[in-house]
Amino acid sequence: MNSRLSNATIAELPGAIAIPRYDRDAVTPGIVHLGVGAFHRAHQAAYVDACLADGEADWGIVGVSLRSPDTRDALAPQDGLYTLAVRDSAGEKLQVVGSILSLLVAPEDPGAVLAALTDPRTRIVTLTITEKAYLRAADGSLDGSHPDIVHDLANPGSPKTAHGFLAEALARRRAAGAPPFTVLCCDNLPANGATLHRLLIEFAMLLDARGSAGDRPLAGYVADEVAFPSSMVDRIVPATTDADRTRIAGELGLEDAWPVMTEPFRQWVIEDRFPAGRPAWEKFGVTMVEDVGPFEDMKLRLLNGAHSGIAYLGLLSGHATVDRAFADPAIRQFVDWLWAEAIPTLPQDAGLDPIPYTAELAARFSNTALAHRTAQIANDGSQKLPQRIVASALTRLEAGLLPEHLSLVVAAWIAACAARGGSLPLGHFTDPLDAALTALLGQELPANETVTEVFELAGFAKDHAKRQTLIELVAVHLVHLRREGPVLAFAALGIDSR
Ligand code: CS2
Repeated sequence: MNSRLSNATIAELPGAIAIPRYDRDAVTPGIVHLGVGAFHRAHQAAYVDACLADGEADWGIVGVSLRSPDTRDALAPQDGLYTLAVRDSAGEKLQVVGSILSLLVAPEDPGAVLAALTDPRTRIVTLTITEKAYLRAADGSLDGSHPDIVHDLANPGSPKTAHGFLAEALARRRAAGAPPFTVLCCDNLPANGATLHRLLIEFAMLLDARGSAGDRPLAGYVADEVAFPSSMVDRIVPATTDADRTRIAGELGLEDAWPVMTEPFRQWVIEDRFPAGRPAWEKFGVTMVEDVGPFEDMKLRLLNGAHSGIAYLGLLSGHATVDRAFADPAIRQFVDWLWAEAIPTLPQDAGLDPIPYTAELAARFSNTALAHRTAQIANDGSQKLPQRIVASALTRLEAGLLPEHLSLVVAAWIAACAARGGSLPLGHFTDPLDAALTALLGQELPANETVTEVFELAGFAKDHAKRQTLIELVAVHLVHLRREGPVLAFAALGIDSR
């Protein structure tokens, strides 16, 4: 059995593997990252690694898991080191990343997380906690009745949620006379910084209402003094498999308990509002802008929207990975038409050209070396579809245009949820609404009623004038999917998949 990747063994690695070319012992923490999963390690941590190698030694990362100890258990014995494997048809390039200095598990020691957040050296808090962890109610506001929010309001000193940690840390920094950190949301939410800012203000208002803040409301402080730049992050990161672990160990000659797989492409566009300073990310390909909105819309609606379509229609057509689904001529045709529907909903004056963008997406989706599982993308559809699909569908309806392909993605999500335990394995993918969804779908109501109930549960198109029209379009697709699967739904769109 090989020994383990760590500071002590890194010098043994073969020369072809890139390693941190800086003194890790001299690096100090400047960023706390909430949600230290594979995506963060393929994206933000790699950009920060480049800054550290460029001499910016005060931007090391403290990685926090809000739930599971798995990442810490894998990486702590490795001094935070891990391998990033960049894969495409040309092969695999390996790089060991050194920017994560330490790892914390919030449920084990919330006090340690608060200590990291209140450390005056911490000037930025980044987040990749996934859409559902923002705990939004169906109308988009903070779900004040969520048990974890209720817990955090009652126990501000030992929070569970990102909101609880951020609010308590900001309150303590203010009380200590220390400046606030900048909060940089890196999740696939629309206007992600502004959205988190609004949710945190709502959380702080609930705290203030409990009287804990005296006459200096925290909500006003969060609203006026804390910066929440929005950002668009992009890199495809399939879940690591045991085969990946074995292959990477063979390449390294050392065990790495959790290497991260990714593609060559990466993009990060950030609004440049960092009152407490930031690394010189722009030196390493990050685009610093005033308004990230157009980039975000393009990515959410074209990349992520297509991803969800490929995932649900791929699952219903028996494809386990994105590249295989995308190589299916019917799905490929469908995605082209989906893009043609979504593109006119994007801001037209932003100077971004969706045509080369979608061409590049097609090449990325065809990367056979990634084996990106459709089931991975299928998770959490209720949280993802509003910004990826429903928003563009409603924009089209407002303009008097039909969203026939967009609405098929919503129907395919419902059909794929219903197929679990039948043609798809039970628990093949999950959703925070699973309990309610499973009960509803088990009733096998007529398509129109099913779609209406699902829209109600998930809050899709809430209070929107075109809601009913969209429900009817989705329902027609669901009838086809129920009767004969994607073949009939495609045929109704003029796509021959027989
Ligand atoms: C995917 C994203 O799992 C999903 O929902 O659509 O994780 C996607 O791979 C990333 O946003 C790419 O940047």
